[in-house]
Amino acid sequence: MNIQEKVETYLGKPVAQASDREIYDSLLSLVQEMAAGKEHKDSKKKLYYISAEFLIGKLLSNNMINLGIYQEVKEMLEKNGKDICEIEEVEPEPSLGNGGLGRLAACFLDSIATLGLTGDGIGLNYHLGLFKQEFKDHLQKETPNPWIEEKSWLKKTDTVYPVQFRGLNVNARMYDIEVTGYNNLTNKLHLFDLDSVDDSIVEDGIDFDKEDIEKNLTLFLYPDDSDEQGRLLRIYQQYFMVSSGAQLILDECVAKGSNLYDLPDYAVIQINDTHPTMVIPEMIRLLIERGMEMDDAIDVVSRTCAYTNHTILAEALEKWPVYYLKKVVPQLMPIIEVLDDKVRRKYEDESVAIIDRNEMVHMAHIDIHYGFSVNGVAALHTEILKNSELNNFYRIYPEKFNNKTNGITFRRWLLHCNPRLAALLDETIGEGYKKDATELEKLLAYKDDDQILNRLLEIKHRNKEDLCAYLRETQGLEISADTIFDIQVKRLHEYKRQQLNALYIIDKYLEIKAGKIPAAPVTAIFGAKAAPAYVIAKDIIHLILCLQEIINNDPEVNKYLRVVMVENYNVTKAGKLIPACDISEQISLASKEASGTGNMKFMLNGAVTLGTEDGANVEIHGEVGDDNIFVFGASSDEVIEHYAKADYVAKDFYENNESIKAAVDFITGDEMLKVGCEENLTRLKNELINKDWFMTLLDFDSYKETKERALAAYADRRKWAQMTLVNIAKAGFFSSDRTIEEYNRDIWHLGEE
Ligand code: 26W
Repeated sequence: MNIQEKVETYLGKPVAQASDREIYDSLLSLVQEMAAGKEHKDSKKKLYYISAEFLIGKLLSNNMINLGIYQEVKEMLEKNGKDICEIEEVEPEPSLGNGGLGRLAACFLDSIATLGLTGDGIGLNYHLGLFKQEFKDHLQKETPNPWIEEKSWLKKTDTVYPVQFRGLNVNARMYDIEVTGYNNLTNKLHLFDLDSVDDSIVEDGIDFDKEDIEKNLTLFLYPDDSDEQGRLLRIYQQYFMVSSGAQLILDECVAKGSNLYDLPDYAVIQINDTHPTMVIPEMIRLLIERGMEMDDAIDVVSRTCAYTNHTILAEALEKWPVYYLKKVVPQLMPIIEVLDDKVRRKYEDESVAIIDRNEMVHMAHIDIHYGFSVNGVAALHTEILKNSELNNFYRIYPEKFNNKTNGITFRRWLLHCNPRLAALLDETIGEGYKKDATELEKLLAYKDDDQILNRLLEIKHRNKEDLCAYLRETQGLEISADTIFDIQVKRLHEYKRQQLNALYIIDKYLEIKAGKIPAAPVTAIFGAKAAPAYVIAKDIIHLILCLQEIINNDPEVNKYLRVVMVENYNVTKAGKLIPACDISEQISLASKEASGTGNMKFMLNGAVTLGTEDGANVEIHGEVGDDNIFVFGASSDEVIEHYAKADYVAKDFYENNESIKAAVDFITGDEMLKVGCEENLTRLKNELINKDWFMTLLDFDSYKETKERALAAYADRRKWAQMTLVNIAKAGFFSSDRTIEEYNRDIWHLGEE
């Protein structure tokens, strides 16, 4: 049967006569059938990647690429007058993650399957994911984002585990999503859910009764944790995930012949940040329940669990009050007390205790003491963990610490999102790079080839035109592909400094108004969601939306500068924005961005980075060299010193730098107050002058100067194309296949038995 006949057996009618929805449904069935027919390797030892987030994005095209039928299906659809992009539109995007950490987990699953390793994901089946973002009156409004349809990638299973909370017993049901590898086996993503959860309790935006656990447990990802009920619900979610996950792991290992004392020969559990940390005491509890002595259980679990740290922001390192844990999962407290007691007996240092003097449980400390590996996610990040943030632990356990620089899957972030570039690569360097990303370096041979350089420029231009059309259709925005596309897309957070970019835009606006005309027109594009309770982050969105309104409607200015804030930035939109980018904004305050992975996606798609020496930017810089990146700002050492000495005073910069003062004052100036909300804008302005914890003003001058250089460099089209080429050629290191090989070589040791 050819592909059309196969699709038509599901459709029950000719493709040409079917609707997009019908075609989507039948392709979904076909892909599921093909994935089910693929090998599920079950080697003795298996990896369990446990994570509160899996930001998998839409799956249809990704799976078709991995199964090797994408091109055939696309052509077959074309022949029948259908467009694969329209079919893709039908699929809802599951938003089971905030950003980097969740998307990393999804890239890892792809690479694990591609490399033929045995490993499954374990997470939660949030019905409404993270919220959907809408803009109203230049403000972010949160609404639910339902994604589970009649026909979806989720397969309901009969696997059910009991989970006990104080005063409440529930059953966790497992749902599975097939994870296809590129030309290889498939693995599974197990998402646990509760049958009684009721989507109809959501009212007015994303509000719901936070105490009705049986109805709300898996409704949303990270329900608002600005109040106690929200925080308690997070503990319910976390325990629900780890208890069902731990039961699954033990069952699978026993079925394969483990006597539980040899558990580390059968399982390795990678704990993705601290959210799944309770898997450690829970696993110990379950082993004791199955007859093991406490000390043995602790030893077995400690040799099975490994921890990845994704942040240095102190406020993101989870600490739960003992009183919360007692309220929700009292059965874990005696175990956590023993874990703390053992640490206290061994080390006098209060800073490494698990339960501190304020009766707070430090989740990361459990991971570090009772896991066998601790890794950071970029070279600089790991160094900072070792030398400052976790130095007291590093001195106890130097052998546990290791670095695993993040990566991205090139299947989604090149083959799928940028088919034009992929075709050029196939033609010039062959297809080997699809399996061995370092082969991209072969492109360097074309660095002086005018024909290839022109084609790179042409591909970028066409991708930009596609983005213009998309933004016109979806948001009614008019932008031109003949401007420089300068893009910053990522979660909204002060440390990522979208506000620095916004201040630059204000400065530019004021210059144009004063008659200083820029050499080349620029379109500044943002995309970001702010956590619903993060007030200043929402104020920054408000600022950008007001700037969009003012600047785009000012005929004096909009010839040279436009601002775009993309609504509801998600994986799908990333796939459209990244291939169209000229300048990739990676401007976090040095030392604060653990790694970043967007920076890698942009590089791979031929954008040039404008960034601080932070996270993986440092390694990008190392790969491309000084000539193919624009680096600015204070170094991480300088920043760390400023914090240590507490000597950064934002107000001094505001008062002594005219451009800064003018830009900051503009936030509450007449033009802004005509379109914006005084309360929000004043709060943001005061924050910048009186606090500015992430040192925006410190780097303003250096940012401005460096950005001007980047914009000027764009004018030399040949040279710019060469920079683009070098970035693509040097991106191979950032393939998640490389990252996963390193995890396996140093931590998991799968397939070595
Ligand atoms: C308090 C709960 C909490 C805290 C932080 C929930 C979620 C988060 C973040 C969204 C975690 C996160 O996404 N971290 C990012 O992880 C990426 C993958 O390693 C890194 O590339 C980013 O630098 C890091 O910010």
